[in-house]
Amino acid sequence: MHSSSILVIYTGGTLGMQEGPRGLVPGHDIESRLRTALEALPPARQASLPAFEVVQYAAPIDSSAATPADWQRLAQDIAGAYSATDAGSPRYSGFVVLHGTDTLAWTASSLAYQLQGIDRAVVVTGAQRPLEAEDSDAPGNIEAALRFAACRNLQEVAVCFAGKLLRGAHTRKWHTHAFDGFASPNYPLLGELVDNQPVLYPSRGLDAQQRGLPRFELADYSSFEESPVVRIALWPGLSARLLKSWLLDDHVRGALLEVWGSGNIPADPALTGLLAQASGAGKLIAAISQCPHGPVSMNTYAAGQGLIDAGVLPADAMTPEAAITKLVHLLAQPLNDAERRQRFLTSLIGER
Ligand code: ASN
Repeated sequence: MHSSSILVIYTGGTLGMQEGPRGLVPGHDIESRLRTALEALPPARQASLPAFEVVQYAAPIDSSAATPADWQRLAQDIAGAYSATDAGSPRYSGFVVLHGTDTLAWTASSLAYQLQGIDRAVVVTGAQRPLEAEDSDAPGNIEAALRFAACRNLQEVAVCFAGKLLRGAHTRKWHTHAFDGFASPNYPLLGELVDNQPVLYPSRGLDAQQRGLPRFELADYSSFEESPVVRIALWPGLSARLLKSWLLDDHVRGALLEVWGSGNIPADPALTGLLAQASGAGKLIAAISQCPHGPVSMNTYAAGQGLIDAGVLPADAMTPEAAITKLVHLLAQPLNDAERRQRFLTSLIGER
């Protein structure tokens, strides 16, 4: 029954970790460990799991070590499996990615840009405790992720954690160790487990025009020797001299500024002049708020007008993860400056 099979990809993370001499390290043989853990579920819950196959990366990682090259590889693997067929029908009806929690939100955001228009579910999950730990959250998270991945109406990249389903590009790691460890501060939940049944909330999935036909953009992130984008959170006393060393670095092609409140920076002509210089030189600079909730609106205060004049792009209520992965994604593609700016301001996968 391949046509209803879910492909599970284990990339690393605490979920599959085992004790090593210096602490937890990614473990092996995930498939049998995972099936053993799921066999401990009550029979009715086991019976509602979809059929699945498991692939484990040869060198699973702690997700704190993930880079854009890892995002690219995963998207390519999912795209490859997406087109696999068995007797003319798609071999996989959905995908579950098992990932470390530390940078899970970054990977989920990046996958959403690379797998635009996907008409099947890609559900990313992980755990705060390893599979075999007492009271681990891993079996429950995998169970929920598999069940959401089998929902035909879920057609986007989502994160499933602690019984909640969140849009991938709106997800943030919200707690260092609590089981309910992820939040979507600026977009409602896509779904939830209710009485142990996966429920998708109506009209929260991607609009038809953002879904449409699959139009994957598998850009080459490996062309960047190091990150082409820097992340700069303002702090009181930040000077143009300090900002300059990052912003005008020759390798830096984009920046995310995390500014004050509804979109302000200090009214310092040296700062705004520097931003104008960098954006005039073709660097893609965007701004979000340091407040976790709410969008930037840079024309509310005179102190924010300087950002607009300097060519800084408002990133609305995007998460830092979604904004930076989008900058990386746009910079990796053969677009001109105007096209990149226009695409940044357009919601591609419900990220803004
Ligand atoms: N350090 C781990 C990781 O991100 C944390 C986790 O998965 N809970 O791989």
